[in-house]
Amino acid sequence: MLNLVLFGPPGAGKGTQSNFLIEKYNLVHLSTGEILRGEISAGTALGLEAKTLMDRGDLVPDAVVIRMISSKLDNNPEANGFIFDGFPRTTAQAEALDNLLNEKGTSISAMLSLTVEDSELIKRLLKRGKDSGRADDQNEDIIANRINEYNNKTAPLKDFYFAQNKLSEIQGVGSVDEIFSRLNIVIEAL
Ligand code: B4P
Repeated sequence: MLNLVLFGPPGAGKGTQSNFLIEKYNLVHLSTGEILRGEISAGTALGLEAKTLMDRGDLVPDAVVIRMISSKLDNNPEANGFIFDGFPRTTAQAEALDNLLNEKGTSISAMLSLTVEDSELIKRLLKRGKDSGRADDQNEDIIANRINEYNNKTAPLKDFYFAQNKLSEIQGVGSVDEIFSRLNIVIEAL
């Protein structure tokens, strides 16, 4: 199986690149951000809990997202592999993911980490906020909080995957096609 963690700060291009990668490699796309927004639109209890946190730019509790990913893995027993987009975001999530995949006799193939400087992230997210109306993309303080959450809780996961010899860093600035080519070079070398 090809199991990829697509990694990077908010606005790095994870969701954008996932859409191309799932098509090319026939993978199942698991975006915790998308799943959570689906719960919010459906008005579920989980969605209501998540909305307050997401609107502030805080992370949703580990137990909630781990449960979501576990059930999505169970629901896709025939998958060729998965793209984990926006998950894991904490060490507890990364450890849980290793255990869940291990139970299924598989593991993460690589972490592809997109590198983009903060000023570019803020520009991209504010633009998406105007186009999409997403509450967490509308305000610079909320975006700064998301970047802060990333730096404090999520960025350390690079060390976690580096220690497993699975980290590849990819320059995330350029055209969407250029970045897709850079990702393909790394994936094809796996
Ligand atoms: P996510 O939905 O994961 O949001 P994101 O990180 O902002 O999106 P992404 O990084 O995929 O966006 P993209 O770069 O593609 O999470 C939202 C919230 O959900 C979190 O803050 C948290 O509260 C919660 N959450 C999600 N997962 C969680 C977890 N595991 N644990 C706890 N909480 C969790 O796109 C950004 C913009 O850039 C787009 O408009 C795009 O068009 C543009 N763009 C992309 N590539 C570009 C390029 N090359 N050049 C110019 N613009 C580009």
